[in-house]
Amino acid sequence: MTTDLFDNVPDIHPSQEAMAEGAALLRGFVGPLESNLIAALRDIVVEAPFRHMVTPGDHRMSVAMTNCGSAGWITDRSGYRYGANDPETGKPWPAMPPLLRDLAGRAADRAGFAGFSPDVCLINRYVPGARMSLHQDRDEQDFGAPIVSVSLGLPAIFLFGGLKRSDKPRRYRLEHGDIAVRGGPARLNFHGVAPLADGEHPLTGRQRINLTFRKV
Ligand code: MD6
Ligand code: FE
Repeated sequence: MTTDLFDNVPDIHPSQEAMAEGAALLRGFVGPLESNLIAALRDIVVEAPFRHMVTPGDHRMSVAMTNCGSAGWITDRSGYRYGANDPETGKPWPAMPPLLRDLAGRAADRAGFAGFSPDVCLINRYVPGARMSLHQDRDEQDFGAPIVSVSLGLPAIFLFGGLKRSDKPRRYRLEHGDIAVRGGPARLNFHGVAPLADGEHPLTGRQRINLTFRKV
């Protein structure tokens, strides 16, 4: 009897799921980089701590945010925008570690967007109960580039709608290590995150960290 050497090799390749034309879910794509990624984030938040920003409608966001890269996404009473400096410290946002930029580039590539080189990484921290209501990402100048979204820590229910606010969103459970890529015809789709369920994750504790990489 011949034995197939590969019969018992587990499938280490991440699985890919299409959410819409131009939108892919790469399950487990972060893989063994998880610890290096979290270590890099710890350094960033020392320089630019998480903070709860306020929307133009004077609503304090339940998600705490910071950024790294050549600019950062900010909201305050005067609106949403990208700025080169952290308004809390007046200093430039921390640089984007090559590890993060490369991971986002490889994920975009896998989803069919070759050559993606993000200049901004928006970092979001969700604690149990935190949520993000349905919205479009349209503060960037180049809608030709995708947005790459990395999930770490506690799982969340991602709400993925269509181009109209009234399109009923589908629900996807995003787990630690999953990457969602939204581009092409799905670049401006409405999306959000349902209130985070309580739990404990071995690497992040009682929180979910989401990284969104953008070409501003
Ligand atoms: C997520 N985040 O946390 C999805 N959009 O899985 C977003 O869609 C998002 O976190 C714009 C600004 C910040 C965000
Ligand atoms: Fe968004």
